Amino acid sequence: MSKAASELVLNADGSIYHCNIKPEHLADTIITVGDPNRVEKVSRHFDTIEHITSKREIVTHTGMLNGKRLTVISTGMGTDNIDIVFSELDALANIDLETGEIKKDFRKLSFVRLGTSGALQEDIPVDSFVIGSHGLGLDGLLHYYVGSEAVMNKEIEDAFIKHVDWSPNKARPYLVGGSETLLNKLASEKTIQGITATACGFYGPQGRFLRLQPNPADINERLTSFNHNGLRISNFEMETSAIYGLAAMMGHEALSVNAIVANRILGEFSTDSYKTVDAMIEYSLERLTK
Ligand code: R1P
Ligand code: URA
Repeated sequence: MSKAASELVLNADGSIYHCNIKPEHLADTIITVGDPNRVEKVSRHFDTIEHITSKREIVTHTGMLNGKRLTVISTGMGTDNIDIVFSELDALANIDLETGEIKKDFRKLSFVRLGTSGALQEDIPVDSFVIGSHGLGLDGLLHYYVGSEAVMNKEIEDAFIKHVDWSPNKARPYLVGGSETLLNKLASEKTIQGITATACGFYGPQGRFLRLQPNPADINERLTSFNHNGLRISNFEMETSAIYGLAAMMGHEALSVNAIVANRILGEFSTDSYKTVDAMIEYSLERLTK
């Protein structure tokens, strides 16, 4: 079925509305970062760059590294932006933009998020790298898609809801696993694994108390003490659950690697977070393209 112009929105040059790129500008392996300034920090390692564009907070560079074609794209902050970027990149790969028809041959994409995050365990130090074996969505995005239950893990969700006494006034938490294939590529003795919790904000939703008190005030303690058969919540950030959920529903693969810039239990923040992010970028590019 073809799509209305208001549904599959294109720019005058035929590129997709927010990401502002055409299908030929997208590699099969895509690195997503939150910060638009981080895009160049990734692509500076490329051997060649073939395409650069930007619109709003979405900056895109496509090029080659060690014989592998890569696109690096910034999503900005939050799962609402992930909804836009992932829907548009999947459309570039799997919808004929001229006719609006879904293509017969599925094109699978691999997504690696290189982000920053706060640790929720005392033993996960600032400046370490955490890979999310799962994304725990406290943001609610996936509930807006029919059939999303199929990619969720109800047993762990129910255990989490009970453990933290999750308020029925908030969207039901959802848990989705990351790609095993990418995990095998990216995990090493240099990385720590755990559940990456995705919040719908940086302050109250992550238990930060400036002038407004978070509800519940002890949200972080509740998350930290959750343990399901040895699986614990390692870190807090704002994109991974939606990345894992949408990628799984669309048939793509995704994994999040996060540089730990804060330890929320110890109250510490990295003294050189940019250096840590650069080290994470170098580590991940090496593992991804070797
Ligand atoms: C908050 O400071 C932002 O940093 C983290 C969070 O997920 C949120 O987007 O990730 P990025 O550094 O990739 O943006
Ligand atoms: N990003 C987050 O979302 N939370 C943190 O604590 C650090 C980075």
